[in-house]
Amino acid sequence: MKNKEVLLERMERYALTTFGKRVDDLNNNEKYVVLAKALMEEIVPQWLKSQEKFAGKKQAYYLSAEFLMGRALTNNLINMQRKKEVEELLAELGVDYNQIEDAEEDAALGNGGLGRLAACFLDSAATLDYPLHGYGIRYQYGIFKQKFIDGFQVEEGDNWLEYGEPWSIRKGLESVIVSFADGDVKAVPYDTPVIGYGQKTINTLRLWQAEAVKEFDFQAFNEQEYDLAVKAKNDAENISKVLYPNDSTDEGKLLRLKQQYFFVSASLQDLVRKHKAKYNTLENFHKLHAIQLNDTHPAVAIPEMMRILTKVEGLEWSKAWEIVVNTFAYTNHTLLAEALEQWSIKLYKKLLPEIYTIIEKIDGQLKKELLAKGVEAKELDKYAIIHNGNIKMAWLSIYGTKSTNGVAQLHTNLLINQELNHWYKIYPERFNNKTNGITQRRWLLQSNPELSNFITELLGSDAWITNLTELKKLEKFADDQSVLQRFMEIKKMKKEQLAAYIKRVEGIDIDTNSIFDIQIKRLHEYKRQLLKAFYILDLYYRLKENPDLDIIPRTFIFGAKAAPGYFRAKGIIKFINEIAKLVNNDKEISGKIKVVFVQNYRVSYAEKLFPAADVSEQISTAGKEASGTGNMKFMLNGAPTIGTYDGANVEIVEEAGEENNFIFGLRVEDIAALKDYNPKEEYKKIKGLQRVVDSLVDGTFDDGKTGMFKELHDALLIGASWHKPDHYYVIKDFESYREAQQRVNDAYKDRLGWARKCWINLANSGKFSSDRTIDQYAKEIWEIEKA
Ligand code: DL6
Repeated sequence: MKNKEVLLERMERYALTTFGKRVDDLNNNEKYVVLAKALMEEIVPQWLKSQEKFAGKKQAYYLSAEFLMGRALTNNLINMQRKKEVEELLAELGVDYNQIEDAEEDAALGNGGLGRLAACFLDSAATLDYPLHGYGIRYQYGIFKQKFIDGFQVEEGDNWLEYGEPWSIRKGLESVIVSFADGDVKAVPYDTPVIGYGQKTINTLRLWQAEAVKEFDFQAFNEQEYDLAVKAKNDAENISKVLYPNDSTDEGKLLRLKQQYFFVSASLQDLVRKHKAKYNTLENFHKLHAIQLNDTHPAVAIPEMMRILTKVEGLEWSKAWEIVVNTFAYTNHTLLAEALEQWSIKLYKKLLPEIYTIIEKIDGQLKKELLAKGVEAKELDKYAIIHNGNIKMAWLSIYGTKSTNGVAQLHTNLLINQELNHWYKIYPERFNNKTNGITQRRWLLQSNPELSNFITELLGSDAWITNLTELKKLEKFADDQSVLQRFMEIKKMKKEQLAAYIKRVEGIDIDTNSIFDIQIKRLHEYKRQLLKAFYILDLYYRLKENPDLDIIPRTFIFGAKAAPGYFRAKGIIKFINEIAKLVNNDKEISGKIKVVFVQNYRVSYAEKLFPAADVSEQISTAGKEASGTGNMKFMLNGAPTIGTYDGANVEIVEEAGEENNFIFGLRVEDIAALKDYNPKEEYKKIKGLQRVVDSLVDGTFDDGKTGMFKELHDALLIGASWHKPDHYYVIKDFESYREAQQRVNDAYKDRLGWARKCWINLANSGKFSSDRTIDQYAKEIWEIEKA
């Protein structure tokens, strides 16, 4: 039987047994489910084989509170190299593949960059045949769904499991018990295959779901205490109920701490159990396991592993410590002081008293070690893991692991020379850089098949799919007019596709001849969406004053979720939506500029936005964006960056040339050297700036009496109890940004010159494949080998 017939037969079977219908009678969602189940029948045997080939070899594990996987169907079909065939099969059934694709909910178990990086890493490792498996939490609700009502962000729960989730398998028999001071909880694993391109290796993403050890108290039920009868069930299930919608600050909630310990303990117990079953000793654990801590959220793994080794398995403390330090490695993803996680001693003692005692012991050991290394007693506080009533998770992570890495060279340099300099002085050999990357399978091959085909045609090979540095060979076409022409046609096509989608879901028309200038990322003050907003408003006023202003029409597109409790971020969303209302409804400017804030920005929306961009906005305050990965996705789709010298922008410009990008603003050293900065004085000096800043408070816009706009205005000009005025230098960088935007406008007029810039960016994006990043982790930190 042909592959297609087999697949159809399987789909028919699942249609009957899952939905009690024939395939023809299923709705799109049901069709998606039966297709996925039919594919799983093919995937699972290969998955088992893949596990066998790594048996007995050292393997790596990525412990992460977040995995922002997005949709799986198209990604899996591409990596299985079966997409065309499935599209044809569905067409024969009279079904449009795109509709089936659209029926899948995003698996949005992450907030932003950190979670999406984890997803890209899994894809790369499987493609490169490295045994890397993910461990995390199977949140019942992912990141909230965002809507705008009257320009305000409104959040809704993301019940992504509602219609079933066909890619994961519940492994109930492999459940483990996680113990808290207030009782035990059952951790039930759900395994999802991570299929490498070409399907040679299939790794595992194991997500834990929290359930009650005893679901139902029959005694209480009999006594008609119905709430009590199901209390244990509800309490336990709450642990994996929802992802915390915050990517920068510590929520400080008991539940969040429970989540962390829950998945960490379950994962370590799982690994230890399997290891012991095979070797009957844990002394060689670190020789067969490398465990990466994705930021400090899983840092409790260090004392938890000490607990298992010393208290459960009876190893000596010093032997156990050696195993721990040689097993774990830590990635730091932020320099923001408020994002460096700390937990109150009180909370730890209450929830995890045994773990707390172990942390105390680790802290004591650290102090002795530091004294032995010649650190003066008065310096010890700087390193103390337990200090001022808190436990410093970053300090624990550096001390308890063999490797600490930053995620872009600039970020790592800042860690080494500033934030973590005192640690670097003690353990210089532990510090290293691993510049982030993205998978070209999702961010080019899947989201931009038109450009992918063109690249393959020009190179005469599709080797770039697994070796992105092949793109460098495209550079020789940089002055080939016909190539650039085709390239521009493809960009236009992607813009049209995006415009049609925006029309459908947002109800807004956009001009595909305009420059698509896109900023998509979480909403945060340091990312400075406000800077772009001020620029747009200033441009609008200049256009009003001078309707003949020589500008190429521009569509400013934003996509961003604000943490629900982040008042200022929500204020910025409302402000941009107010500007959009003003600008988009003004006939006088004859459509020269338009502002669109897309709702519910997420991975599947991103797949449509990146390929359609003409300009990539990466305008964070220098020194604040650890790396950024969106910047790489734009570059890979041939969009120049307008950006600051921050995070991985520095390396993007290094690769593609400053002349092909638009760099502006203060650098880290400029900010350090700024003395007596007074934004109130400054903003009066810059033409047009006062007008736009004051529009926050002069009645131009309505914030619905929330006080949001006044608060934003005060943050810029007065400051707050916790920060100086304009601490992200929006006012200071405004003029330089406006000037860079002028350069964008002027450069775009030369169509071929512009296309050349885009092309050079694309051709030099090879470094930013997560394949390169994973290869470095595998060789330099994990010391694992390919199958
Ligand atoms: O490393 C992935 C990603 C970086 O690209 C971003 O620059 C950075 O902001 C983000 N960091 C976080 C911090 N979360 N915590 N903790 O999400 O990581």
